[in-house]
Amino acid sequence: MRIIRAEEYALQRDTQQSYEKEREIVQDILARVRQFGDQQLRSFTRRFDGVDLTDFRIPEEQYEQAYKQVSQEFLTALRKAMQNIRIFHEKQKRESWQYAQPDGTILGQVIRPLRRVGVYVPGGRAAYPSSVLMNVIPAQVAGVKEIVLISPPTSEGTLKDPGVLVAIRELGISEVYRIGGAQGIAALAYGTESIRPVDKIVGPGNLYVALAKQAVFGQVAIDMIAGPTEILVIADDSADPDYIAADLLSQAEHDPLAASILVTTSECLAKAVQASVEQQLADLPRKEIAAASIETYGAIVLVDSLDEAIAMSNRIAPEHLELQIEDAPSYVPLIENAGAIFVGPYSSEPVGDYFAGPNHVLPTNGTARFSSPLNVDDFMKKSSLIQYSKEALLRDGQYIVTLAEAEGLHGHARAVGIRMKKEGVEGKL
Ligand code: HSO
Ligand code: ZN
Repeated sequence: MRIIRAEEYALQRDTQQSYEKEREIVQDILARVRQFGDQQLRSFTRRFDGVDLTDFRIPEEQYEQAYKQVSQEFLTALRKAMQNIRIFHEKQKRESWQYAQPDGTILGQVIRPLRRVGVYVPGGRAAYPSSVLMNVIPAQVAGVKEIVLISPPTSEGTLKDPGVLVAIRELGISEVYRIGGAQGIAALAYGTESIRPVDKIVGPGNLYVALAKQAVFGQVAIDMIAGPTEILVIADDSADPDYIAADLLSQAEHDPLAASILVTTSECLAKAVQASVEQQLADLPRKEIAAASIETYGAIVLVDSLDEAIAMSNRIAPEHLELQIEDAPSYVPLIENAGAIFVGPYSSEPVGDYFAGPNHVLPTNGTARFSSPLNVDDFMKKSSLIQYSKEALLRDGQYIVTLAEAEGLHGHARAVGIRMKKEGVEGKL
């Protein structure tokens, strides 16, 4: 892992590729499923997943089988994590509100859950039970009545990871389809004979899934399009180099494109982390992925002060930020951009990935400058409430008429003026 000075650091990941060819393929898949429905879905599933399904629903035996395949320890841990995630997200729930003015006018916001949401669960390397929890629980807390889950089947027609099936059952989700890829996104967005369309699609997926989600945006809402994961650790002399190395590798093992960065004021710590990363890499089962990530996108950056470290972190806006510095909590107010802030030596990043309660679906690729972790609000929408009283309309009507006329919209002016006139207020109309 290279050690460099701040001036030399530039995270270069080509995330602005246009993917023209892939976009065309996706457009074709979307159009076909939209036109031919189930029959086309079945044929794409045969072609891409190697299985011919007459019924897309997951048969009950597959859940029973999955429970036999996972350990009791897994089930206990999953249930505890679910509980923590639920408690945390309950805190985010917002109620409708309104206020009355002395003239009797009532103004407010009606906050309601989305009616029907689709969650995509990938089938490949990132088929994580934890991500099922993170995507579903905020929707449940929001009060979404219909949560539909889709995931690509193996050639045996089941889901690859029994842990995912167990998580689905533990969450009480009953509408689950064995479909994936762009064809799955099309089914959720447009509906087919057997799958009714949803209002929003969330969840990670491969390039084709991401492009399909982008393409159906507008027809339905979508969550963010997540890029490769990132971790930035700010550390000083007081930090334990082995902890830092382990946390950097925890994200590096996700993806060769993951970026793990240490920013430190201590040259001594920098060298110790470098050595520890080498050493810990040696027996990591996913060392090839982790090593590729560390080699290409990993960096240990030396800075002169913690202020400089924080400025750099704020510029990068990392998905995960760890503060492994003395008196870490006192630096939190200085952090402007980060998906999640892990404070102090015991807040290792995987604590947030699995268990603490906050969501692990976080803004990547600098988007923490303007967006937030997946949360309950993502599954709710608001309607404005305007209940004007007669007294208020007769009083304020003149202003509305003036503004409407200034825009040349006499129909607007009349809609208000007509009421004023009937009530005997001499207006301009
Ligand atoms: N760190 C990943 C989420 C994850 N980690 C799932 C383990 N499983 C992106 O925040
Ligand atoms: Zn992770």
